[in-house]
Amino acid sequence: MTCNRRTVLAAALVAAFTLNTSAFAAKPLVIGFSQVGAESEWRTANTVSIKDAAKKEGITLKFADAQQKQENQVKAIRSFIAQRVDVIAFSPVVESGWDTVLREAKAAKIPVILTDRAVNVSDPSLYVTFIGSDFVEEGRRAARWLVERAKKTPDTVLNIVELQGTVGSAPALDRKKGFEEIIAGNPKLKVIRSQTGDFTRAKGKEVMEAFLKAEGKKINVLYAHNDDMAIGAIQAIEEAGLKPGKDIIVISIDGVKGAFEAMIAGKLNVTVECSPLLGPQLMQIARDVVANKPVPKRFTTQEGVFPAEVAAKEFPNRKY
Ligand code: GYE
Repeated sequence: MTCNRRTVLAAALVAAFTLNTSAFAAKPLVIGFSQVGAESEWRTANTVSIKDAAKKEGITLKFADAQQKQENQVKAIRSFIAQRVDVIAFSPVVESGWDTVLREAKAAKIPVILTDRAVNVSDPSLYVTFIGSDFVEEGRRAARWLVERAKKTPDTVLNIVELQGTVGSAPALDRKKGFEEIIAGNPKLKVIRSQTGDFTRAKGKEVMEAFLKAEGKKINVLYAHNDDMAIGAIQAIEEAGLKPGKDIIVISIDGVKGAFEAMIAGKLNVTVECSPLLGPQLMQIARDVVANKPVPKRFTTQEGVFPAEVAAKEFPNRKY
């Protein structure tokens, strides 16, 4: 009798425990995500990728758009900490100035995953991992394409104007650095002007207008840190009575559909790919982190280079 009662009690305990853990397991993972903004076609595709992947995975996503302002991202992260989300993920608008808020997340024991852009912090334990592209390599790829193209006109010096991304952002700093690294010491390639266009079409157009006003026909090449600025600049070039893609060689980064359309129209010469489709990978890594599985400190996205010659053929395969 006693034995029987004990067995029943034990069974009841096991049942209760199992119920409890399964109820626990069924509780959806909650990720707080702070997005940079909606400045470009790339960013829109990135947001869609993250939202879709969360939905598909049954993950609760608390999404905050920072409208390109670091202070808004800091506020969003603090609010995620207050809400005690399971994971904080964010794409930092700029590289520096994150130590304080990331220390707060660490103190609250909430793991932080960086997507797309890196941070510059003194203590790397302030984030678990970083998922995104190698922006220095993208800058190198853009320059390598130009070095090859310059071989077609061996006797001419090519004057380059550069449209930089958001000041202080990882992609702007790195794409400039990678490009400069490859053209350094090349007497035929000269950057004559370089200014930020904040990764937007409107700014890209405005700054290109200023470049054209100042330098006119001296400009042979435009290197834009993203497709949107290149597309804005293409308009400025056309309005100045010049032919983008011919009178001025246009090089950009991202590989969004708009860039492929511009290449097919003969107005853009090449785009270096940078994939925004980070959602599925982020969800998987977030699950691993919460399950205490060890994850690498860096996941680097694999990508290619698409010159205008292959644009029409590649266009149907593009996912963003
Ligand atoms: O290239 C640009 C966007 O951080 C890689 O941000 C991203 C960049 C992308 O605004 O279009």
